[in-house]
Amino acid sequence: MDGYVRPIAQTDPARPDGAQVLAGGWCWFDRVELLHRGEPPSVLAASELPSDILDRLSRPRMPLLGLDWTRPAIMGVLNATPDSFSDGGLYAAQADAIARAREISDEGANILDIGGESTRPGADTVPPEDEAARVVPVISAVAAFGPPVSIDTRKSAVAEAAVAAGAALINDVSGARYDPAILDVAARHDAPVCLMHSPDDPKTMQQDPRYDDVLLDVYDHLADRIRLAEATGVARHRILVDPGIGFGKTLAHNLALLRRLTLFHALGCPLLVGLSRKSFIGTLSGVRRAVDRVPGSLAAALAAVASGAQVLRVHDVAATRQAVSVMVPLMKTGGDLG
Ligand code: HH2
Repeated sequence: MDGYVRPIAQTDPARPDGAQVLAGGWCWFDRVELLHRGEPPSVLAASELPSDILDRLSRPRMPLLGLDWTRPAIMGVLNATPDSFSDGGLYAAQADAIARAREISDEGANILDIGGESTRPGADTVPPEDEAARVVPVISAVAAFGPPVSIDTRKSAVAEAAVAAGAALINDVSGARYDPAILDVAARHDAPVCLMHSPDDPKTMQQDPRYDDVLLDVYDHLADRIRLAEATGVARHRILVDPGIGFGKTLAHNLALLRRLTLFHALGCPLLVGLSRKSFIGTLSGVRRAVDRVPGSLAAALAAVASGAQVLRVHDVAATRQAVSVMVPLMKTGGDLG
């Protein structure tokens, strides 16, 4: 089929006969938006889609990390860095990082994302030995008591050390462009990988980012990265995708991606989004300090849930857990959600 197919996600209890469940989750759709570069979008009945496309949109995603994707999962952020944009320096000491990991686990995170290098705009690259030294002891400690650990890194050497210490997921904000050998690490250890869109190095990514069509460019980019990962030996059902909100994107770019987020379900992989405390929330709400952006972060997180996003990467786990636990029963359609 020509063009890009975006399911129009719904959560209303009045679900028409023949409606499809979106990715085996909590949304349904009976219409899709057809998108073509340089042309106005059109709307089509889902029943008119070829069966392979319909199957890719509706098929339940394979369970990973003990998660079956029938409700939104929360990935709690733990930055063992001196300079992250919203919590830099708070958990740079090992004991503080481990205590924070315990706190996030108790608050109900389904995954703990541990990073040792800030990727905020303008950040400098950290040598792999230093990055590994920041995260490995924390991962070893957390793997013993916490939920599955994700290593937030762009470097194959750090991913290798993190997996050896017990990390179960590799989260690469460069989508394996910075160090493609990271895919060999994932393939060799059979570790699932999250491929995020980022156009350039963090150092320069916010300097006048441009796209022909941000939504379709990011989609094509992720489709390419999935092909490379598969060619390296990472099975498609072990890949998560992420449009990379705030990475090389203006406010207009971020909004275009979030308003049509459901397009990314057409890649056939669980969808992860990182919105928490990001600068677009500050711009929209006029809130300058990242730590004060929790209400805006929750609004954005719930909008992503209504688009069927399977994983929310957040700093404020307890608040997000509470918001999601109210949202899920409100979206429940006909007893098919746990
Ligand atoms: N955002 C950040 C870092 N890692 N990973 C994924 N998959 N998606 C994201 O949106 C994402 C990410 C940036 O946030 P944070 O870790 O809090 O800050 P910093 O990069 O400054 O450490």
